[in-house]
Amino acid sequence: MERKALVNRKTRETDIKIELNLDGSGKSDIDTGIGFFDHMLDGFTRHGLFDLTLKCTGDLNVDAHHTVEDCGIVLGQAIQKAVGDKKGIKRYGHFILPMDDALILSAVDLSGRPYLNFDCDFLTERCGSLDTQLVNEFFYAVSYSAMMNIHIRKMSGTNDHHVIEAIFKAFAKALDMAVSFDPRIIDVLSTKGSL
Ligand SMILES: [Mn+2]
Repeated sequence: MERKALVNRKTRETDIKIELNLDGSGKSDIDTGIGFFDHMLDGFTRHGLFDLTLKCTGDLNVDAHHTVEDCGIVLGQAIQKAVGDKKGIKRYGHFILPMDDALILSAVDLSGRPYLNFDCDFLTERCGSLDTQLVNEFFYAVSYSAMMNIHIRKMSGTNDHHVIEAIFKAFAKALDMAVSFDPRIIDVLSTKGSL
């Protein structure tokens, strides 16, 4: 059973194509027009050991907001589609990821219910051409379009490049755990019988 998804989404603000393989090897081909955001999605792919192709043409003449938010929506849709009926997977995942000064906790639940608790502060307004405010927007979009619960907490960190990179990698590691199989789980890990 392949856990792959292909999603296209076109609006007046963005045109996005995503191919995601949850059982990849960390290969990425990413172009959003925002160098720092590409670097983050590359880290997400590599450390989650997914394969991800993401092409986005967005209205960067306005600002980065629509591009980042819409990439979150489409990545969330791809996660939701690729994970399928969630039979046999661990469902929960967590990781505490250090990167130099930064220490980030991420815990996720593929619960079928969207929720985001994003508790991270930044010291600068942007990294490259990515507004630091948009990191929250991205994960909010992922949480509701993947119908998943995401907690991300900054435990320490002063360099925003490290902090944001650690956020994307911690989320990737937590998601990798949540989508991984446990042979003891025969059906769906829920007392309700579905997720
Ligand atoms: Mn970096």
